[in-house]
Amino acid sequence: MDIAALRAANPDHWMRAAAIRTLTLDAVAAANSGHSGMPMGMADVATVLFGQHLKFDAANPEWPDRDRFILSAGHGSMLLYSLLYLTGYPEMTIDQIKNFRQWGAITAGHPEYGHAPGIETTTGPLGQGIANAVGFAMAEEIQRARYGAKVVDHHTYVIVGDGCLMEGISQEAIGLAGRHKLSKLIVFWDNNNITIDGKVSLSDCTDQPARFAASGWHVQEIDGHDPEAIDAAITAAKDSDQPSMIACKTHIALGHAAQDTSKGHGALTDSDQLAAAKQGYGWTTGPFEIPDDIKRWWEAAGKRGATERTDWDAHFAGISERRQAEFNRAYALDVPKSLASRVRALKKQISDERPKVATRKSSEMALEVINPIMSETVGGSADLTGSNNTKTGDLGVFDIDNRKGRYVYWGIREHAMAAAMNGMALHGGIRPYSGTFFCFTDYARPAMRLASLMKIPTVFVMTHDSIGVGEDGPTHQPVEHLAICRATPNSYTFRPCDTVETAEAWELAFTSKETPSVLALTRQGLPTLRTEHKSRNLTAQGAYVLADSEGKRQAILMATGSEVSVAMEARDLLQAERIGTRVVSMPCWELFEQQDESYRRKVLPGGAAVRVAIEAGAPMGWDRWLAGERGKAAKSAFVGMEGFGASAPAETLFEKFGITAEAVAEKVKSLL
Ligand SMILES: Cc1ncc(C[n+]2csc(CCOP(=O)(O)OP(=O)(O)O)c2C)c(N)n1
Ligand SMILES: [Mg+2]
Repeated sequence: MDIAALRAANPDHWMRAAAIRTLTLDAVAAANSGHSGMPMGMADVATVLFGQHLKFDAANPEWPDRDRFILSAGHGSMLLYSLLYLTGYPEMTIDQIKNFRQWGAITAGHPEYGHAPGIETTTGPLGQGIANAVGFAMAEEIQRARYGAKVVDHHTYVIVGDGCLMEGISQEAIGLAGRHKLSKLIVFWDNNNITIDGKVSLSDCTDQPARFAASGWHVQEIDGHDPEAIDAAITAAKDSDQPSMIACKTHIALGHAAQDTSKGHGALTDSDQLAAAKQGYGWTTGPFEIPDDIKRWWEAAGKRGATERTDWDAHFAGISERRQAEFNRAYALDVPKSLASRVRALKKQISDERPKVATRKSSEMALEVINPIMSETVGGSADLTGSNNTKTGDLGVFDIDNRKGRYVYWGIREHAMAAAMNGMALHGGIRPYSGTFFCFTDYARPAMRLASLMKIPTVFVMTHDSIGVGEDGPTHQPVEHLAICRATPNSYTFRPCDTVETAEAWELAFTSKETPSVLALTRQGLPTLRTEHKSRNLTAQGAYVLADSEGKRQAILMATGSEVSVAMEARDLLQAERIGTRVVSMPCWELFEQQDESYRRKVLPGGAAVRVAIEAGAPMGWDRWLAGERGKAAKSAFVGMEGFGASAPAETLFEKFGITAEAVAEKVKSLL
């Protein structure tokens, strides 16, 4: 690559882009870790995008109608941090750049949502960003249809690398975007032909432009170092009525000795090579120093959208107060005042009528009550609508000619569904929930984990939550999944035992602002156990005494979901033999853990009573509750799954795996 020729062709542009390259080199060298090559390769694209196209106002980074920029190739975090610093985002100071990757700095190794405005999502796990972006673009379409283009009209720009496009999730995302003609989604592919192990050809020969085109995308191929070509491509992409992919032929670590090699992917720290690269750029200022004229140009770019933003404010102030309030409420993740009373009324009705239904059906009953009053909810399923029971009557289907539709047919794409739901939540104004089988949590898990890390309240509706699945067999019967969900920090794993608990779980999931929720729901019918109406949300305490012992307490049965009714039957058997038995329903361990110790001890008191936990899942995690508050072991046992399930009718499976009232009663007696 002839750097001198590039410089000479566009001297002003060159130096602006060189600011990104040198900040990256300096920050990575100071940290002695990081990824230099990607920001150096994509600096030209980023300069044209932020300098000429991106609609943003650095002083007001939360402006709802800003364009979103997503760095799916999150290892190139210095590209984003450089852009935020150069354009004048107040929180991204030069000290933050100097402290790249250090304790307490907002400039983490990979961009982390919540660390600083301008970081729209957490990326680093490759492929997540492009799937998030599909959700951002869908959220924009839904919001624009609802509020009009004067309130919502923005683009979602994404940079992906070779790695993002190799990850399977990218195909799921590309397919969705093409099908839904998400024309405001524009993806730049950093086509540098390099990954960590070497050339892309080591492991891939995909014709990427053809692949995107085959999924319904508008595709262009350009020289990623030619600012005029980049500008023209972005303009054409904006004009297209399809999502756009711009393949940008680039050189990783441009102008450095490691250019075009996999060595250029990582941390370039050799001081001589660094000095030589800067000299080649014509860069003469010291480390972290940006010449005034260049910094001024960048700051002007950061203010380019200020007028448009004030115009937007003025327009927004002119729409009806009701619409403003609705828009702002959804963005603030506040629930309507009527939510609590609606849920209460449903609970009362259920406690009176006592239906026997599967909790997936209970979930639908709750959503039928909630969706009409929460216009921000958007539901969906990964091709299991009739099984997940996520579609309620009033939603409408999101489609090209019905952007107001609030139900998404995600297709068989659990991973992108979860990541796009995260994107919707991050975009703002939308509360996404969608379903698949609990067993396929595995297919969605990387995105579920990021929801927890990002502190966003995405809701994952996971039905068919145990061997209760029956004949479909062990491939479809989750066993270890509750343990995995519960092991994830900052997530609520709800496993409600009946319709009342399910309604309570939904209320909690939709009031949560910073914690995602998993609702593990049954395929099989369950009796109503909460037959006495309590207006208070008992699930909010995580666990509570559902039925207390009569006479001296000799046993405590702990259970969740479908096994709470097993525990109740076992209690009947034991009480008939005058063995005082308490049943504790534990729909959400995480919330129970958050209660103070005195409440926990009230529910699960120490002493001589034996403890038996019943759950049709793996035992992992139950030790915490079997042992007692201060680790003092009561006599205890676990009744549940020790291995995989099998293909047979559900009743037979519970029988064969020993998860029955009789087995529980016997277990208690053997411990006494
Ligand atoms: C899911 C996932 N797998 C592996 C990695 C580790 N990783 C980080 S960057 C990278 C190579 C990516 O290649 P490319 O996207 O072409 O980036 P470039 O080398 O061009 O900067 C890998 C394997 C990761 N971050 N995420
Ligand atoms: Mg690459």
